[in-house]
Amino acid sequence: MVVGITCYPVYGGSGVVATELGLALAARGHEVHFISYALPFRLEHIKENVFFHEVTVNGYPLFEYPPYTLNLASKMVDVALSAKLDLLHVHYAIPHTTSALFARQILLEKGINLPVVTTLHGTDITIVGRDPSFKHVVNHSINHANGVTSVSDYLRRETLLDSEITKEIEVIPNFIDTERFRPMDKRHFKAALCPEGQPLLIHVSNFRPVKRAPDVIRIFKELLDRSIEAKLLMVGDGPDRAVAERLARDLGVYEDIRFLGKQDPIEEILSLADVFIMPSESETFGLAALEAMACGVPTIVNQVGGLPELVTHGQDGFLCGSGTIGEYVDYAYQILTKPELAASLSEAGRKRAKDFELSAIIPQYESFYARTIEHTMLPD
Ligand code: GMT
Repeated sequence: MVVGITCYPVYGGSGVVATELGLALAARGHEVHFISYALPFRLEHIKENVFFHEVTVNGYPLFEYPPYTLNLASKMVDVALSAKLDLLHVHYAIPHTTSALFARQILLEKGINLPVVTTLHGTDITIVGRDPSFKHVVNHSINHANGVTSVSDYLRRETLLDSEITKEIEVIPNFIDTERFRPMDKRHFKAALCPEGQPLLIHVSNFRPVKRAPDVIRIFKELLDRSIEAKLLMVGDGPDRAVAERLARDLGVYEDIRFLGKQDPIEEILSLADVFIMPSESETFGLAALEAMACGVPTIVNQVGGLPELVTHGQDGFLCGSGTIGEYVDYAYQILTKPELAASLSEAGRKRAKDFELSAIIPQYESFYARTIEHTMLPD
């Protein structure tokens, strides 16, 4: 199959999933064309049968807001024609689906019926999709795509809460390569961060307010107050990084924290950690938690959104029902003071991650593509 993929190329879950999906499809013999305004951040090495098409946004004095959506649609048409795409798979509802539908319409006039598949990831429904200034466009785009998938059952249900959305949505969960994301021995690096063998907590996110990164600092501070001599790694970057750094200084714990910024390969950093913390206000799947579990890091996450579909409380991680700082502190304290609990969570977390093995999930996309293509070609 020749597949076009459009995603946000920046640090974030939907871009990671789209990029890893494209690379996995290419490894299985498909030809993959990424179409975006920049090289997706996990796509540093272009491989055989993987192509990147940059969307350039033309400025013009009249355009206070250059119309990226139109440049993208135009590029989608170009790529569909030159690469003979069989299908266009866009990640994140807007503006990608909207551009794809426009491209599909242009192509129809040229006698080409290009199926459009949309994958809903999260904030495209839970935040942006609910914004009245986008709602009609989001709903129309979802209803008119040829196929729609969501990354969790929670997100499917949330999307269908809007009675205007009538499209059938298939759940295809996020996936992981458990060969790449696995526990690794990084003792030398860990010794540099924790010279006295202190345990290490980790948080990985794009530091958007929805991730509640400052709460991680508060949790860490309370843990230190309970005489746990730990260190904390804050990985990623975004609007709340400065807020979290300031809070760490105000609470007097800055010296025990390393803010690493955006990092790749994340699997090597995760392997250093003893506890992973995700206090997000909303999380449709929680790919970062899955990555931590695959690396054998005991996870403590908020009991929201799709996270209960991933984590079973007390078995392969902890779900915080109350959402209070104290609850995270209690679970982290237990993990750090009971080695047998830490070992069993680590093992069970890794086992759970294997349920999302890439080799099991990618065929679900292939089958969805084949069904969508078949359905699109049927006469009305
Ligand atoms: O806001 C973000 O966290 C980024 C966002 C995205 O779409 O880039 O992530 C969402 O998609 C990820 C991949 O499917 C999911 O693992 C995340 O749970 C989801 N984020 C939220 O729902 C907040």
